[in-house]
Amino acid sequence: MRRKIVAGNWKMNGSKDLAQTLVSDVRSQAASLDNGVEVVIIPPAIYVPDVVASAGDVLSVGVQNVAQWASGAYTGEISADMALDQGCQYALVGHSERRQLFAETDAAVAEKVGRILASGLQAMVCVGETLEEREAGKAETVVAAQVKAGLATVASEQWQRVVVAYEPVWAIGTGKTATAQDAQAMHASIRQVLSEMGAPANEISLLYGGSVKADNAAALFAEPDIDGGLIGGASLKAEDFVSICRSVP
Ligand code: G2H
Repeated sequence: MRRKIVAGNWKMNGSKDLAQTLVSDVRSQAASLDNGVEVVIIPPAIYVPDVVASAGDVLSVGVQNVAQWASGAYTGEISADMALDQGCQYALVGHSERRQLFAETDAAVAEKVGRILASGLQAMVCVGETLEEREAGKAETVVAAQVKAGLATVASEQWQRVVVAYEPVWAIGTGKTATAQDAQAMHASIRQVLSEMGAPANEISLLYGGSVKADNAAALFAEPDIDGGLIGGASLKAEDFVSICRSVP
């Protein structure tokens, strides 16, 4: 049985106040969810201690990025060990905004995944194609290459701490969502790639991300290979976010 996960990626949004009020609100509502979904909050790193304090043992917490190095003279960076030290369970890696705006390569993603798994954290690894790649009929090839490269160093006993998030770049923050059928087709393709890599593919949670909202989440989550979602904009309002969490069957 795969874990069902809904994660809220706040990106560079929020405040100390939001970290306390929104998370407390989500926590109290999430406590009564009866669908077994694991709810994860991924705030800007500076608010992790506030979110951890408000999350209690109801919600999990993650960071949006870690360095590919263990420690040292890397001004502005944080390590996977530091995220673990502050009470995180997850680290996001390879988000398209990191790939596009900060030149994060597949090789860097693989190094970061290595650090995350070595620290004991769980890695939530984002993949996804651009509109040009989709229109050129290359979506599955591009995503397969990202999965293979980004997860190349995962050891057999570490797969249980890997989550893959499929986020088509053209659907991120644009209001455009992949149809449930298109998302399902890509998730099935990713699961096939994982299987070819020797991973226990049927045990790995695959999340969909990209303009998931309260009114489209249920259709996406009803698909057999979609095990939850990575939510951006809609994770900044407790009511919307909890409604999405409730949409997990
Ligand atoms: C995709 C997603 C969260 P949004 O980036 O990672 O954001 O739901 O705002 O498209």
